Amino acid sequence: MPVPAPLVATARHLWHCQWQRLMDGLAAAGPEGDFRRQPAQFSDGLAAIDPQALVEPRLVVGRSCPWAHRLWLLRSLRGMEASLALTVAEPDPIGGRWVLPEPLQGCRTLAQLYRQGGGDRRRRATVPLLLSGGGGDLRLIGNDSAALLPLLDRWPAARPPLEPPQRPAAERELSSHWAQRLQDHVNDGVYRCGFARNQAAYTRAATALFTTLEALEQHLAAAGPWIAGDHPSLADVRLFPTLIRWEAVYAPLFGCSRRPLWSFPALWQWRARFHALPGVAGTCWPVAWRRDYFGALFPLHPSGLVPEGPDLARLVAAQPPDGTTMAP
Ligand SMILES: N[C@@H](CCC(=O)N[C@@H](CS)C(=O)NCC(=O)O)C(=O)O
Repeated sequence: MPVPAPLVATARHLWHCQWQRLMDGLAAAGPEGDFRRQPAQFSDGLAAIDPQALVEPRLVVGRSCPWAHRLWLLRSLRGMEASLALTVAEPDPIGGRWVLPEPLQGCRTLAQLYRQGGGDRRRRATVPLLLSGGGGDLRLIGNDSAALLPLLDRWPAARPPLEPPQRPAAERELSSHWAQRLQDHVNDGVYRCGFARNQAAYTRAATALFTTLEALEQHLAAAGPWIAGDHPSLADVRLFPTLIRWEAVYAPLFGCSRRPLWSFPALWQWRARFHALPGVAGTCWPVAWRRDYFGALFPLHPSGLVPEGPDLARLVAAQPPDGTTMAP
């Protein structure tokens, strides 16, 4: 029996109101419907921190989180396993919180750890989190990935920093120029697409995202292999977590679909090159990415069905999958 049109219209209206309420909790938006990321709680004073003076420092990450992935990558790339412990938190999709694999300082969830460390109870408990004080003197050092990257780049490690002080000024400027552009329009840009509240907000985000990718494509084609020259920089570290999740989550779930990534040959090859760096593959968890994004972002994907593939191995091949060309 056909469903009466007024019933459909009412159901749509009620669902839309409910969706807006859920989104207000998950991803606050400005008056024009653009997603607005909340500032991190702990990012002050990081420049003054001496990593050697920290007692039992530990980095808490989650597999699916691209912001945490940046720091996990840097830890792997520089060989910091002996000087910085790692805890991989697991999402609890029902409760919408991060759970610790084993108690830390007596805490089972990240929220408890934040509270115990003096965090503001009204704020979200997010990964990444850098903390210290294994013996009970818990200190939350930082939870802002962008601000933590330079601190981890001067951490005691087996391999040299990505941005050593002697790096030529022109390369340093390139790295910081792209780092800022990527942060707003690409790293956060994919979220601005996915969490936009209306079509105009989505189009603004998608335009900024793809304009930046097109500019980066040209830059890499002319001046690669890395964003700031012959060696990977912190700007490369920022780009990878977003590009490696592209086909698994950002294109299908967040609507980052104006152009497929294979139509950007320099970016495609850059991604394959970065993935091949020692230590990078071990930080990539495509099954967990899909499970966490599709399974946990309820307001965007109420069915909770987790789609299949594509296989990461094909995405990081130097050439795109069969049947595609590198032409836009
Ligand atoms: N500004 C933070 C963003 C971190 C963030 O949003 N983390 C998400 C996972 S991708 C999170 O832990 N969310 C949990 C929540 O909001 O309750 C950074 O760059 O480090």
